[in-house]
Amino acid sequence: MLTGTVRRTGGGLYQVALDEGRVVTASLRGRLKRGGGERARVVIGDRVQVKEHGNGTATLEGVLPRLSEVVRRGPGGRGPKLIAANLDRLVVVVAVRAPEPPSGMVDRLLAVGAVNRIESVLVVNKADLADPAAVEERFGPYRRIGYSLVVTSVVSGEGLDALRALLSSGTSALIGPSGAGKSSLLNAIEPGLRLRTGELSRKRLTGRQTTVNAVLLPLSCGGFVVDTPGFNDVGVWGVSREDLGRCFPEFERHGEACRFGRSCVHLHEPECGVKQAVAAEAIARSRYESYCRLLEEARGADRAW
Ligand SMILES: Nc1nc2c(ncn2[C@@H]2O[C@H](COP(=O)(O)OP(=O)(O)OP(=O)(O)O)[C@@H](O)[C@H]2O)c(=O)[nH]1
Ligand SMILES: [Mg+2]
Ligand SMILES: [Zn+2]
Repeated sequence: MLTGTVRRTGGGLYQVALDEGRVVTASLRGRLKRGGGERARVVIGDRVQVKEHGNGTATLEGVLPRLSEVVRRGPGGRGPKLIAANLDRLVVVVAVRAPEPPSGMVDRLLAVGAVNRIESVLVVNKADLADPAAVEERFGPYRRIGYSLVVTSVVSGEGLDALRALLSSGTSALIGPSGAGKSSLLNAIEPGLRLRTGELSRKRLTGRQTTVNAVLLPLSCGGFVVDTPGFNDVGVWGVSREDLGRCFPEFERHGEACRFGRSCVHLHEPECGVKQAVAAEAIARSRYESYCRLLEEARGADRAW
C-alpha cells in the first residue's frame, strides 16, 4: 500500500501525490463511498492510502487521521462544508477594491480560521488601486488585533516577497472573494504555475469564479498551497454561541469583565465587558457587528458535524 496526499478532486477521481514522488489518479474504493456525511468525504490535503492494480488503475483504500480540518457554513446557510484537511494556515485574501469586500467579509473569513483553530493571516491585494494611507486606515486595525497583515500588488510587486516567505512552511490555503487575486498572487510568486485567472465582470466589478476546483500545489520556496474557488457567502460551522466570542481575539481581554463570565455571549447581558469596550471604542463597532451576525447564524450551525 502506498501513501500520499490528495491534490485535486472532482468527478469522483482523486489526484494523489505519492510520498515516493509520483502522481496517480485514483477512484474511491466502494467501502469509502458509503455514508458518513461531510466529515467522511475525502478532501484536498487528506493523507490517503492508495493501492495500484497493475492495469493503470488505482483506488483509495483509506484515509489517515486528520491533523486539522477547516469547515465552513455552506452557501445559503447550508452546511457544513469541508474546505480542506491538514492545513497549517489560512490566508485570507481580499482586494482593496474591485471587488470591494462585502461588509463583514474579512471578519467572517478570519473567524473561520479561529473556529477551526488554524492560524489566519490577512492579505490585502491590489494595493496599486488605492492610496496607502486609506489601506492602512482600513486594514491596520487587524494588525493591532494581532493578525499578520501583508499588503500586496501583483502589478507593482509590493509584498510578494513577504507573501512567499509566509507560504514557505507548512500547507496554506488561500480563501476569499472571487476576483480578489488569489490565483494571480500564486502565479506571481511561483514561476511556471500558470493558474487560470479571470477578468472581473465589467458591470459589477466582481469576480467570475475563475478557479473552479481547488488544487494543492507544491511551491519552490518549500511550502504547499491550496488555491480555492472564491466565494461571497461564508460563515462558520461547529461553534457554540458561548465559544464564538473566543474567535474574536480582541474580545478576550475585555470578556474578563463580563458579569456572567464565560457564559456571556455579549449580547443582552448586563455588565458586559465586551459591550463596554465597544462603547469606549476599544473594540471596533464593525467587528462587534460581524460578531453579532455570526452569533445569530450560529443558532443553526452550532451542531457537531
Ligand atoms: N490592479 C490589480 N489587478 C489584479 C491584482 N491581482 C489580480 N488582479 C486582477 O484581478 C482579476 C482577478 O484575479 P484572479 O487571480 O483570477 O482572482 P481569484 O481570487 O483567483 O478569483 P477566483 O478564482 O474567481 O476566486 C484578474 O483580472 C487579475 O489580473 C493586483 O494586484 N492589482
Ligand atoms: Mg482563482
Ligand atoms: Zn460579555
